[in-house]
Amino acid sequence: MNQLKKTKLVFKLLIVPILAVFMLTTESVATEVMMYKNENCGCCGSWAKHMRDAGFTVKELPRDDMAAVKRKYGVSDSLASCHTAIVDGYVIEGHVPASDVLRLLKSRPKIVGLTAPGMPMQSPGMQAEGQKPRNYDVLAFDQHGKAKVYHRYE
Ligand SMILES: [Cu+2]
Repeated sequence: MNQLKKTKLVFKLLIVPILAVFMLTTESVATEVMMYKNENCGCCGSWAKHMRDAGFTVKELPRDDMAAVKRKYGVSDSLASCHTAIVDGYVIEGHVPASDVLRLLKSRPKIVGLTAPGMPMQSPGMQAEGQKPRNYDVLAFDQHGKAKVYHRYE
């Protein structure tokens, strides 16, 4: 077998499957997040970075009417946090860990979205980078505003 044929064979056997797998994984991870936030919100940007690190694409949309945004997406006062994000049809309110968003997108339950009400100090975007989320609850909420625990961080 000459060198050119060998190279072509190696390409077919090795590179093509690797490329195919790579393209599939990037496609499934490159989910776009539209994040509404107040322009001056620092922890919102930190949460966006946390999501990007997990493979999401995050578009930051500064708004000065966040109360109206939350009303539009069914986030009541008791469920509210700083930023309101839309991911693949779901509402993600506040400092919800990326792992919970990924789990949500995989199982696709019939809910409006997830929220971490308030500003939990030990959540991604609030705490130092690389720390584990602790000491708060991520809630799942429906179109009536009814919420239940989705993930408890001890
Ligand atoms: Cu925040």
